[in-house]
Amino acid sequence: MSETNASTGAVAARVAILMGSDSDLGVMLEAARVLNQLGIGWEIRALSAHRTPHRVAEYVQGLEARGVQAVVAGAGGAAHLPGVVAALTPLPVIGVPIKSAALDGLDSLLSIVQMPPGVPVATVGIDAARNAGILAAQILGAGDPEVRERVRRLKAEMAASVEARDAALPERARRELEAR
Ligand code: RP5
Repeated sequence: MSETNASTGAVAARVAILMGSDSDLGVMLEAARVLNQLGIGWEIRALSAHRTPHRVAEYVQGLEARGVQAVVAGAGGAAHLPGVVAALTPLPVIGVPIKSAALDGLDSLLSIVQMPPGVPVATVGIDAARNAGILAAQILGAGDPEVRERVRRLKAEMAASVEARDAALPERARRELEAR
């Protein structure tokens, strides 16, 4: 199902997964996991809008030429990375607010979501990197019927899982009541 680069045989990255620090990796891996499920190639970097701003600019400005079509960017606290990336590229940017120790991620959420007019970042929930991966796939799917079909299948699987749990719920409720 995965898309390989014809010249190298490697999976071509269509989504860039960025984070402000490698301490964000545990959360951001969920974006990579769902992109794997959907057979979409990705690349991953830890670059900081504050600590390595020039590297961020250099990296982001090279994305289009390599065929990357969407960016998932996670950051915590004064979470400026997604906004800075959006300032530097016409590619769609999806921001993942990382739960912070001091303010539980509300600082990250507000830093990412409150972008100035003209520079949007599509912001998902706190630590919701899986949703960011799915949204990146949906953006790619708008122009790629094969990816769209894979997203459709993912949604059908989710629906089947919810329906199975619904069907099992009456029996589960009876058992849990008896156990109390
Ligand atoms: C942000 O500061 C990062 O995105 C991370 O969520 C947070 C803490 O970074 P480290 O101190 O772990 O490098 O820039």
